[in-house]
Amino acid sequence: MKTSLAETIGCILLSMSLLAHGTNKQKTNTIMVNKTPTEETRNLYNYIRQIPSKGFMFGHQDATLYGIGWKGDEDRSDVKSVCGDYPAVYGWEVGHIELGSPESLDAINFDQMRKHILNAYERGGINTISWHMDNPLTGGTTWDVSQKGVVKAILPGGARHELYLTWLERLAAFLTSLKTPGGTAIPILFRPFHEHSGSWFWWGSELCTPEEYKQIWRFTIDFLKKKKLNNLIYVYSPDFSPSSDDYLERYPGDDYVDILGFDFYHRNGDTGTDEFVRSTRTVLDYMTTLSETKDKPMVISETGSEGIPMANWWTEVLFKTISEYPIAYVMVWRNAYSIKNHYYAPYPGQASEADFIRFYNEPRTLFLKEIKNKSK
Ligand code: BMA
Repeated sequence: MKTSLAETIGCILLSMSLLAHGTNKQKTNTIMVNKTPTEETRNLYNYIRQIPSKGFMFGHQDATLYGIGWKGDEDRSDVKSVCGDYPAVYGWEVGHIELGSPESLDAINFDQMRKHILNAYERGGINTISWHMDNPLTGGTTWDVSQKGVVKAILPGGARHELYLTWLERLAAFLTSLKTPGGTAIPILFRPFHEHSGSWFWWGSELCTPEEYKQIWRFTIDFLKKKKLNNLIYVYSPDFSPSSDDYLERYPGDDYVDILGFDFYHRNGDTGTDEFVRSTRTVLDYMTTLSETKDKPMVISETGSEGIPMANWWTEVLFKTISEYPIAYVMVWRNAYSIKNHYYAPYPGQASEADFIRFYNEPRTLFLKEIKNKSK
């Protein structure tokens, strides 16, 4: 538990942040993409909008599914093993749901994933889902960028449109199945077609026009709305974009986005830290303005330093870079159980363990115990 001194400092910082960002008004009743969200979904969205007045939530991809040296242990999480608390935000990845496969591209059984999503919700956490879907034109992976025109091919009239519809049906069936035993739809922050300002996925900037990107985003969201998926909150998340014009080049419109996101990683190496700090601040500066003018919350939807080689990365790099900005959450990527050095959260014995506990003890970082059940 954090100290009352910490809470006092938190209150002071909160007032400073409210003054600095001019957000000391109640944020409720904003228009969402889905005009008929479930009560829990609207409550969650309103709750997320209030978060920056307290600090920012911490998230971890696949937090409870596996970690370093383990997979499938009940109620385990590397983050919890280090600081005694679960993350507030949980990322999940549904690539290969489109194929009707029982397992994701990361070899996670979808029934298992559904269980973890329910557990996270019942624990009081927040779920977000990304979709590294295969390439519907070539049959290759999500990273197959050998051919342009894949987005065009899945739009209405395109050669792979029918195939894309079957993929969307499968995705929608999975999302529809995310319910509590009592039948309540679990609110999900859905984050499709991410990092499109880069060109490493088939929907990347060099592989489709801005108009095609906007069209496929809108088509996908309209499809999910027609399926009465009233539990979805939509997150837009380009990778680094040098200016707000770049950030908005492929923005599908205020009616199609609930949360402004941003994915960006600290590339390790000599210049990595400076570049990470500078670039992250560049983006967060203009996102702060965008978030205010559009009245939509902002988040760092993915980040991390692979293998966390800097022992003080959490407090000296991440916290110092982002803590002054009104972000609702920051999420680090997965602790892969089967890829060497592919981890972004500490585990017991990892070099940054002690620093992560300091990060946890910062009043502005919010983990599960501090947000528990507030959104329900
Ligand atoms: C990437 C890596 C891959 C993984 C993909 C989807 O960044 O972690 O190993 O397959 O995300 O989770």
